[in-house]
Amino acid sequence: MLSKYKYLFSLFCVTNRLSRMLSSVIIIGLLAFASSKPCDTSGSNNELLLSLNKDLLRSLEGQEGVPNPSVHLALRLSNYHNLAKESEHLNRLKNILHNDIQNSLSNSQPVVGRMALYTLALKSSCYDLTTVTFTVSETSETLLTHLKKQMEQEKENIAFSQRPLTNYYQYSLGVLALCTSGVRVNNHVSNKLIKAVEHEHFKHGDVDSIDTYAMAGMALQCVKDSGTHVQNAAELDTALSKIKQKLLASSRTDGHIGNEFSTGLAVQALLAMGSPVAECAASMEAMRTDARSNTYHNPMAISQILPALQQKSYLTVKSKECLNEDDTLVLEPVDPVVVLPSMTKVAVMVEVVTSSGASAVYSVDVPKGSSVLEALELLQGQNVGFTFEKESSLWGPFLSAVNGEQARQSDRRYWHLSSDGTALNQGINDFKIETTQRITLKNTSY
Ligand code: B12
Repeated sequence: MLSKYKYLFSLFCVTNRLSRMLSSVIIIGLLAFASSKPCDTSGSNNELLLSLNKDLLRSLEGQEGVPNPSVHLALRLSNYHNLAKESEHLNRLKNILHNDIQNSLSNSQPVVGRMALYTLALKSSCYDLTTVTFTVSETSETLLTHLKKQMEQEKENIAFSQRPLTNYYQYSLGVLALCTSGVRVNNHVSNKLIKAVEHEHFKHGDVDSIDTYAMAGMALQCVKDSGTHVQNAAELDTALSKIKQKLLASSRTDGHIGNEFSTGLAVQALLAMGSPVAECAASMEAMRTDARSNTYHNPMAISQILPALQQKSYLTVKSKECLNEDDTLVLEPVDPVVVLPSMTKVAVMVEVVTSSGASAVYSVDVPKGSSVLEALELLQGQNVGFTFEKESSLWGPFLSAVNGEQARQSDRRYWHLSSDGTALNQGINDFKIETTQRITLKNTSY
């Protein structure tokens, strides 16, 4: 009898130990799973976020020209801050960017995208928007009133010619900025965006513009959350599902949605539209891999991916309170790196295809690793009849004229860039020439 009890007791102990062992195995397993989860923000991922955040902050240093509101927005949406530098940048936006927008308004140039980004940047710093005004025809009105008016003009243009004055990316930014600032977006304005989604009007050149679908997704989600779009609630829902479908269908096997530079906005949009973080894990991992290999050296690119990597979207500015913020982000001094031009030369052919279809080919040898811009400058310096002009933009220099021929945005034309027949996914300043190739500059309509 006694031995039976002993046997039962030891059996109990063994099972107990086994179950404890099993539960520790499960706990360890879960911990290991959690720490290897791609959305984990601890350890090396955290270091990566900090380093991207510092790159953005560093991009403000010695910055000449118009300050970038998109960079400000990303800095403000981050978990880490350098409040002194951010407030200095806010002042530059309020002076320099403000004047730049004022000039465009005075010259009746469409300015909705910059105005919307300015609004989002101010809002992300919890700045009182009612105190910001612009003066046109001697009448001073608030930023938000001007933005509303700009959106009305854009809407009229869509009604008249099926496209906004600027583009649907900026139109979406406008809706988003008004909506996150608590302004009721006119139903006719949001309806135009809903219709554009339905008819798949979002193109970048001749391919789908994933960036635009993403921005429209955030804008329409904000409109939905505001509860003001009651007339066409079902159409709004259909547009949101279509955008989600479009984004998910554009996921590549390597995790990117669209390309390296649209993935950040796509993830932001998916998160804003309620996708669980796990659904975006592969895309986040793809962006981290890109970031480690220095794909995102353009501050504009970092400004669009950093919020996504911190599981935030532009929609978060709506509820931003700016209370008890971290202030630990410091920039260590960096030794200036002098990059000497490579001794190795690569041969580049530059083909120019004008709007009439005429083509001319030039050749130039450039140091390996030169940018297309450097190659074009060298070629221009050879006085062989090749000339070009560029305009500055938030993404850097935009090629605007070649051999005296403008590809004006007002005429819906641009100089399309490709290398050996493949469209470049970066501009003239960022694309680096590593091997012998043929760069084609083609005057194209969009
Ligand atoms: C609309 C758009 C265009 C339109 C702009 C004209 C118009 N009115 O619609 C067109 C079709 C002309 C265009 C062209 C190109 N684009 Co584009 N474009 C965009 C898009 C969707 C929105 C830009 C915008 O309005 N921003 C809002 C306003 C407020 O900012 P902004 O700086 O004032 O906007 C102007 C500039 O951004 C400029 N612009 C547009 N594209 C590019 C690209 C580069 C490299 C530069 C320097 C400037 C520039 O045009 C905007 C309107 O005036 C962005 C998407 C994004 N994530 O930003 C891609 C985007 C900026 N474009 C991109 C690319 C690659 C190009 C091209 C190089 C494509 C090519 N192979 O030729 C060319 C530029 C060539 C050149 N001549 O220098 C990439 C840039 C990635 C990078 N790392 O540099 C983006 C991010 C799209 C993507 N995910 O790949 N684009």
